[in-house]
Amino acid sequence: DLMAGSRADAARRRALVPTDEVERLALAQAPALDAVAALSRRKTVNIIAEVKRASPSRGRLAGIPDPAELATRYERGGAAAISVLTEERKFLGSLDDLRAVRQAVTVPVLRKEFISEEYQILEARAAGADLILLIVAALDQATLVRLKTFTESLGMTALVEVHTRDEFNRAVDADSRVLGVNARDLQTFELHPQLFAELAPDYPAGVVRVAESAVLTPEHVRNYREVGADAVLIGEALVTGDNPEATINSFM
Ligand code: IGP
Repeated sequence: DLMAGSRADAARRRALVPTDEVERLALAQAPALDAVAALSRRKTVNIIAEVKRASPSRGRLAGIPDPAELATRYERGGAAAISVLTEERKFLGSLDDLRAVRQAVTVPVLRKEFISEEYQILEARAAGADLILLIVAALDQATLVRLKTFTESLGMTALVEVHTRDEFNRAVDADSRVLGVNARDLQTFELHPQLFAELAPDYPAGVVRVAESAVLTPEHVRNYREVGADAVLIGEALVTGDNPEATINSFM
């Protein structure tokens, strides 16, 4: 599965760059940007625009010759943050993509990866990430809390992602600050476009409400906004269109 693949890839990199070396690089970075502020800045909606080359459900989405150029266009279009898929096996991403994007934009950058251990979080910080993804379905509660605490100890923010009400309750119990509802079940690829609307009223005050996946039209964004989304995470619609600036603009 994806989690095991990401873990094996991290183990391979760790054989080359040991933990203490990555930690040194992580601690030498400029401080992480405030993602909570960035994702709640606009009172209408804040867009997290994703650099995504491929996905397990769709295969190859788009040739992205230059992730930095794409991210620059996202920022110019008004994106509040940039998500970069770094998973190598199915999404064809890399930490190099993340580093390139970090150097190209001034908004917060998210490492989109199947994270199960601290080493991956240190790598994210060393590459300049401000946010990391934690997928509740893939982590037991103690690990979720431990990894979130570790993330915050580095000054970063965790985007805690859920697919069900049970997972949502676990994310709230873990004191998540940025909580994303993914409309796409990562196991079955089934879409649940109503799930965000069902859970939105139960977000604790002050928690950033993120709706993720399968947002293809301005109407989809408007629907999420009307039921309380602070931010919407969009990949495919942006990477497959020919004018990312204009697309983001039409979504805001
Ligand atoms: C973007 P879309 O349908 O706009 O391309 O979706 C994003 O939500 C999706 O890439 C995603 C994802 C994830 C990918 C959400 N959660 C976890 C990998 C891992």
